[in-house]
Amino acid sequence: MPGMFTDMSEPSAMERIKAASRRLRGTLAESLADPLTGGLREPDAQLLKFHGSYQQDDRDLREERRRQKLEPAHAFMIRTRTPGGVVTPAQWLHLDAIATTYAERGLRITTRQAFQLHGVIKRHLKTTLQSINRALIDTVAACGDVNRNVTVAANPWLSSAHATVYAQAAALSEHLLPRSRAYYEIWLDEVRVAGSGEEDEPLYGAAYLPRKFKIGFAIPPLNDVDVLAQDLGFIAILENGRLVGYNLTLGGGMGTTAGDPSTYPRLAEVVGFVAPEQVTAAAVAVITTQRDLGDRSDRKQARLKYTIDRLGMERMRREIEQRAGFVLKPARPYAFEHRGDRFGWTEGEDGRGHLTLRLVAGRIEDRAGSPLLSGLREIAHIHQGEFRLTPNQNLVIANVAASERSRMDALVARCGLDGFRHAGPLQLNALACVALPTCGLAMAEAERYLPALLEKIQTLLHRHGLGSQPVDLRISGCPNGCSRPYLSEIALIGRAPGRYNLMLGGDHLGQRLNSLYGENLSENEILDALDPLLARYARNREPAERLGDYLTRTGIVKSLPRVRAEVTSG
Ligand code: SRM
Ligand code: SF4
Repeated sequence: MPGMFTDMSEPSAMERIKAASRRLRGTLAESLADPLTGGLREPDAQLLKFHGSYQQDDRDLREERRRQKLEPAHAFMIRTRTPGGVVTPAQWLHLDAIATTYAERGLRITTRQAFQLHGVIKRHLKTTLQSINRALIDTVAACGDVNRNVTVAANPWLSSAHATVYAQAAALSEHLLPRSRAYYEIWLDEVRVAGSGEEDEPLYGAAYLPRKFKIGFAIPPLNDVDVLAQDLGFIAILENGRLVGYNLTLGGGMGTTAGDPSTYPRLAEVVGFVAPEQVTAAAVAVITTQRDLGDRSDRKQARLKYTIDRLGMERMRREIEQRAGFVLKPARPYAFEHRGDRFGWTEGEDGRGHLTLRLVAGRIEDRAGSPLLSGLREIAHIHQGEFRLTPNQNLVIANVAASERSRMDALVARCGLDGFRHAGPLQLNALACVALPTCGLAMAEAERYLPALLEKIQTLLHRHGLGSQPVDLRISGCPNGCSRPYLSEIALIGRAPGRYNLMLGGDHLGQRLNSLYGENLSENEILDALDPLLARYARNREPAERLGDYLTRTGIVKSLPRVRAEVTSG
């Protein structure tokens, strides 16, 4: 069977769980039915990820519950599979109702164009998943050791080729789904048929992939998907506005483990060109190569980036070409010019408008003076086009008729979604991962800290006359890098409560990794470190030179090899 253990080393515990799971079923149904605990049995908690959900517990309450000898306050995070982040107004309203009924903290837009719901209790998990499916959205393979949500350049205004690329990405997402019926049986009560639990998984095999796998489609000049952070990337090549194919990129990834120098963020490399009709075969060839040659004994070494560095890119290319049945052609020229979202109205070739709104850290909830969730509900009630989630955690109200624009503007202003009109570029482009209180891996705050942090950095920028200067800042609550911080000009990586590693010198296009500038710093230490750097930058930069480029050119932070980054030390 493909994908079973191919090397001689002992498979990891997760490999054994997957292989014994009867195609991702395990004892999930029994675990769910157990009324004595709010959690799942450990192997089932692992298998649940393949169904698009994580078992978590409220970290704000963890200590208190431990003191009271109570089990953790278990609750579940649910993530949708929404390739390219496209949903209809009806789907939006449905998700809003589900979030309001069963979840906490509203809806959350992720850095991969999906929705997350947090705080769903075990008793409501099945009903919630059923309800999501009724909206014709599913959560299959949104997490787990499979291909995840496929990201696609979000702004439909950019080119008429956008629809073609989006359709290709959505079809690829569908093609790469697991064949197991486990999801439908466990959550949607599909009747088991003979052979249930033994379905053929021609792509993944019985043990699925060694680790998560991510695909992104970029459409130059925009690199909003951070294509070089993806395991497998497709950079659309357009000629006279028509899609002629894609440059293929391999081996990107952000995650590192604190204190483990064998882990590192890595930029993907452009390895060749494929025609549109070769995309599926190329993706299958890359995925099956990783399935068969990836490390199944050490999960910290199991991502494609490590497989490539272990085997060498030439060997990878040979494997991929052999499996795909064609040779990769030489890569074509392309250039990225920006990766941030273009806020406000943009106009398509057909005259229809697209309104991009800023959502700080992707969170959509009702707060005093800022009723975002109910405001977007009102918008969804009248909107005739679609919504598009961006990989920068923002939202596009897409395909609005010219006659509807002023009504939309008024609604947006009424619910406080017009903040983008007054905010500076630092505020508009910053990203933060979820972190506390839900993320089990968080070492420090990120999403909840972002607004306060931005205010302080903005004050610093003003002090040096840089108030309107674009500067990219990203913060992650731990070194796993869910906000793709290693590709930012300034990044904070959580190490302990209130303590961060300060990374500097990435570029603003997602093409250069940053490097470690200061370790384990408090907020004051971070501001003290940035203050003199911003002063020098303000005085000495070249015209239009970006902060990350200045810091690298002047050697203030060292320029890293193009592909592999220095490890953030533990
Ligand atoms: Fe992530 C694990 C949230 C995008 C790298 N990520 C997690 C978990 C599930 C924590 C866990 O394993 O227990 C987080 C759930 C937090 C919560 O409470 O919701 C989590 N990751 C997120 C999201 C929601 C961040 C956000 O603020 O938007 C993003 C969801 C994306 C989606 O819709 O599918 C998210 N994660 C990313 C990205 C960015 C990307 O893919 O473009 C990365 C870096 C790229 C990469 O994969 O290398 C990323 N997440 C990780 C890693 C490190 C993987 C590695 O190779 O080491 C982990 C930890 C792990 O897998 O062991 C992780
Ligand atoms: Fe959690 Fe770390 Fe990802 Fe932030 S970067 S969501 S803290 S795993």
